[in-house]
Amino acid sequence: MSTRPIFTGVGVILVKEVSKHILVGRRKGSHGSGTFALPGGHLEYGEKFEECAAREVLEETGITLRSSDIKFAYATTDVFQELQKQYVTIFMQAQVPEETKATLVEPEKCESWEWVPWGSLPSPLFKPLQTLTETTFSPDGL
Ligand code: 8DG
Ligand code: MG
Ligand code: MG
Repeated sequence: MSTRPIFTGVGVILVKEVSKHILVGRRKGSHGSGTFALPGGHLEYGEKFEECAAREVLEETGITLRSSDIKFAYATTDVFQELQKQYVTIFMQAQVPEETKATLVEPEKCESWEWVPWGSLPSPLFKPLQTLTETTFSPDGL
């Protein structure tokens, strides 16, 4: 068995309460460049999943979430061959008001944010999100 470390990513499914549209952005400047991903990033030392989800969403979109409104959704695991790294992705979900606006806080890492229906996500998808769509999972309330 390999003793290589396995990394933890958190992806956040933000669902608008009426339209049920989900926030995705096209990655740029790093692995998965050109693919559509959820807001998210690495779990930091000592962080709870809810805290990581709230931090990454605020850092990347300017949207403030309460930790208590963020729920565990699903988990996947993926090997990024180009990085020679395996990730466990923890998907978290939060409902947001219909009028919520996402700001492009990190334009060097993301082309734009778009709200899209879960059933018609754009392609290509970032690998963990692609894996998620190949499971039986669908976001709560959809
Ligand atoms: P950080 O390194 O500052 O924590 O994060 P970042 O700058 O926001 O990096 P990122 O590339 O968005 O995310 C870091 C890693 O998290 C990425 O290499 C792979 C992993 N990751 C998953 N699943 C997901 C996901 O659904 N969305 C995002 N954005 N990252 C994810 O494993
Ligand atoms: Mg980030
Ligand atoms: Mg990120």
